[in-house]
Amino acid sequence: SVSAEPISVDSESHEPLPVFPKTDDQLRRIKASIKDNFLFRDLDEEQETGVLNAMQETHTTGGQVVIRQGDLGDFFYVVESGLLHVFIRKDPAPGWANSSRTPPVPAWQEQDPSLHAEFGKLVQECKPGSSFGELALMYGHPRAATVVAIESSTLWSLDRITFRTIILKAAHRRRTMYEHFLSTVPLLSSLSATERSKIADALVSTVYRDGEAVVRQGEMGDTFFFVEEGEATVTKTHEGDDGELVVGHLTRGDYFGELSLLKSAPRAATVSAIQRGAGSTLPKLKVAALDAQAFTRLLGPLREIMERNAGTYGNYGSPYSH
Ligand code: 1OR
Repeated sequence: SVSAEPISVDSESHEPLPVFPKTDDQLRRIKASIKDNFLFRDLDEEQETGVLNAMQETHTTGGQVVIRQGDLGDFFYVVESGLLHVFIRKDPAPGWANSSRTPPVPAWQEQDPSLHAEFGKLVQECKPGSSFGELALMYGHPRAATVVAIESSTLWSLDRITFRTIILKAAHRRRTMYEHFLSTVPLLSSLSATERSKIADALVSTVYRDGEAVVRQGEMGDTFFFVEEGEATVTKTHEGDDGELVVGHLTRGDYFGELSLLKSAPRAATVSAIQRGAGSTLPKLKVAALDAQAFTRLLGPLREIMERNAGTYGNYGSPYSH
């Protein structure tokens, strides 16, 4: 569901958003359920309070249809407990109904042929901590799939207006902020705005304390980074030497961590947040990270450029020489 399709954010309502009072226990359970959810990642405190207020606890029994493909979208759901299955039915091709051949059913769908027959192909499972039902609310399309609780489940539902007013707006602001940053990164200058948008959606930022290491020489790594704010030093220890040699300096718009991913090799150097002098106005080091999967999918086309750039790291004393 992570896509760079344009999201239209409207100021559709000036009415107050719904407030359903909650116990401390309910608030704790919602917070635990949204903790690792990408859609809630960039809410500030006020936005989070608005979302928590508007959520409603919902219980389903096993077999209950929560969303039906083709319907209009009204709610978005977060799963606290239980298990749901997502099915998609393609409209049968013309003449299909008259054909005597039945399409083969994959072994893993044989367990519940009745759900398969009614709702189509099983495409996804929704476990605790996941969410579903966002697409219709984001894009104004009919529901793209049918979602069935296959066990009794506890869900938190969020109405369309609150979803659009708070979550979509925050997602939009986050995307715009990263798009702006990425448009200044030299490595990405050959990409289209849409390609940069996809990268924007996949980034996760972290701020580091002075001196703190982001990656350490010798460790295996599966993350790629852009420097968003502040500065970093690249250091390397050579066999036989004691002490570290400073071999590089990274500033806003630079990237690092690509070599481990390109070569499946351990980190060739340590990259850490610079020690800022007293009275320095430089912000703390902030990096935006891409995981290995996103790196391969989104930056794969830039592999040659990165390999070429790595050649200019230099030889002796280079962060990446062996
Ligand atoms: P919705 O509002 O359209 C159905 O209501 C929800 O099912 C949908 O939002 C998503 O949250 C969820 N394709 C479409 N919808 C999916 C998919 C999906 N998986 C979960 N949903 N997949 C594409 C299959 C070709 C599966 C992706 C792994």
